[in-house]
Amino acid sequence: MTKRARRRPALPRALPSVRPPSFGGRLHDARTATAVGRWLGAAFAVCFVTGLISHYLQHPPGWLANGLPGRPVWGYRLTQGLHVASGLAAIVLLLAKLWAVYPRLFVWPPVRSVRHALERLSVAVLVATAVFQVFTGLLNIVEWYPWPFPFVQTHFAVAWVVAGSILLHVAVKAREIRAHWSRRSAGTLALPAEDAPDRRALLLGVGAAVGAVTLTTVGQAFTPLKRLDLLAPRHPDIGPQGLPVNRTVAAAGVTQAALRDWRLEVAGPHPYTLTLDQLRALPQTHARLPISCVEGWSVEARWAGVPVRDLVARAGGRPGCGVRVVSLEVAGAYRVMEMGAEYVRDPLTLLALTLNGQVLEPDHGYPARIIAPNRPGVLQTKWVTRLEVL
Ligand SMILES: Nc1nc2c(c(=O)[nH]1)N[C@H]1C(S)=C(S)[C@@H](COP(=O)(O)O)O[C@H]1N2
Ligand SMILES: [Mo]
Repeated sequence: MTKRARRRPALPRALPSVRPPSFGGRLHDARTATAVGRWLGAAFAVCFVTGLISHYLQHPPGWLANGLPGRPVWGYRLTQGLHVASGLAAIVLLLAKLWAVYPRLFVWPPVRSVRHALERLSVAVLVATAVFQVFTGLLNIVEWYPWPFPFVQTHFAVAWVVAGSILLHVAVKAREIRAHWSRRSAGTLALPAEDAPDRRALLLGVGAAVGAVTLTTVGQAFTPLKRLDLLAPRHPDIGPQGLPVNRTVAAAGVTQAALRDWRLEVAGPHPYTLTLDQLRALPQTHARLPISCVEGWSVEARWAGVPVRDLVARAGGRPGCGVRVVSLEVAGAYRVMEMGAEYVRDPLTLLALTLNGQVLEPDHGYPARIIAPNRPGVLQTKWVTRLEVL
């Protein structure tokens, strides 16, 4: 036995009072919380704004539905890539922030006043909803939904609660935040000087972790870094015709027989039906456009097909009309899609027949699928069989 073990202090015979341990530990201070909080706030702000863009592109209010812009063609690719990247960065930052402040969970007495109780309640709401948001977002990008509520509506609603809670939190903590805003702020200068190097190392470590998460996932959307994409659920190159697939032809319940009997119906003032050969005989447009999935991956590809506006004009659709697009898919949230006038009018909005110079693979929507500029992937309907002029 070593000397040290023999000299272990005896346990106190009776505890003086029931008191949780004190966590006055180093670096769990306002400067660390402010420094990490600044970055976390920035990540949440980017996530919130890009999330709103995604939401309103998918569910525009009536007055906006016909005016959604098709330019820049890569707009949604950028905003949704940022949404997922900032959400992933927020996971690291949120963990660091919670580590910095968790001793405050054990303050004693737990409630000092009504004001203190309200402040703690607001922090509880902020923490719970922020954790909920990054957790549901993360599981959504791996398409795992182990909960009974609808993801999209819930993620959208809770985003507002997070945004409101952050504003409230910043307002309540404004004085502390100002006192610790930078390394040279008055409050920070009053902290023990010997902590500064360790705090710098901690913040550098957090920054490195954010960098590592970003670099190993952002290649799913940012093609120059695609070789570093080791952790994202999708790799931009992997899939038939070099493009990922979210919903396969089998998952969509589209049968061989249905594809064999395929016709394109166009409903409008002058309805008509086309076979695939007739569709191929129409003037084709070529376009380089990205598929940008809401889950964060995106890839640019070369598409060719018939502009939707030509098909609509032939059915007697008036300029300024919208279109409802119906898929052969038997059931599913994306079987029917509506497209506003701005997209219909756009010469780059295609009923695409080929992808990267080849006939579409069944998984990519053979024989015909929508590809439109600056649109969420969920609205790039595959296995299109019917267009209805609205
Ligand atoms: N009919 C139908 N079309 C669909 C879907 C679907 O579920 N059903 N999924 C969409 C989604 S979520 C994306 S990201 C794109 C992906 O297109 P790709 O599989 O050709 O890459 O297809 C879209 N088209
Ligand atoms: Mo998607």
